[in-house]
Amino acid sequence: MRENELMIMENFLENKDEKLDIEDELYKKLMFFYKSALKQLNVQLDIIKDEFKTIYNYDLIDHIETRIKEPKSILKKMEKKKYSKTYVNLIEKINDVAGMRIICTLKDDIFFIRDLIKNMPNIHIVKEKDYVTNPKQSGYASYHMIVEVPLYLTQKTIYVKCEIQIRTLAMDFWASFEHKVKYKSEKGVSKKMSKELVSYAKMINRFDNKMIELKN
Ligand code: 0O2
Repeated sequence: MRENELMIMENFLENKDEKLDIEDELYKKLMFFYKSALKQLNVQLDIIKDEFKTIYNYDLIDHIETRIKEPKSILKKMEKKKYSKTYVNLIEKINDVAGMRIICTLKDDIFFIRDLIKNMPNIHIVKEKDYVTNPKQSGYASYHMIVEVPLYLTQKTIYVKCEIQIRTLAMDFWASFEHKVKYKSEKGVSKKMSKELVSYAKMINRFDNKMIELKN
């Protein structure tokens, strides 16, 4: 977290190690920063989407989704990662409170969009994970970026972390299905089903590669 981000948070947090309380007014105030940063990022990317469609006659971005992580999911993730539930841990360690998903048609577009984001003068790149070139063991493929977005408040500008996931329509179809049936399933799935899901992810990868060949 940046110095100025910490300072503004400190206005709200007398004690930085204060216990996280999702029912508290403080929590709502903190979420205001994430929601606003996400709004700001969404406007920037939506303009890029329209620019490509209008000026270059190309659908670079199919659609954009945004979400603020549910309080319950935040608490669950903190438990899973064994972080004590304090505001400072939430701000510093949970990178996807504000999340954006950018869905495109072609695999090549993922890297093009990644570069466009990297070149945005006001966006700071904190971390990147390329699960497109190196899919997860589950078969999951997507390009992840943790970025810091400036939020222009009346008193000062603060930088707020957002997670951006970039993936193709086909990858998104697989990930949404797998998210429901396996990733977030309480019961878990059989080895056979896990194997099948990996094989479908590979199929989708082949399909994405074929689409690039067709385009070329
Ligand atoms: P949810 O409910 O989807 O938000 P970090 O601490 O930032 O380094 P993090 O967040 O622990 O890393 O892990 P990672 O690998 O960057 O994954 C973050 C998100 O990617 C997950 O968020 C999922 O949305 C998605 N994801 C990762 N692996 C899989 C997978 O195998 N299948 C599917 N369908 N999605 C996956 P959350 O918070 O875990 O869950």
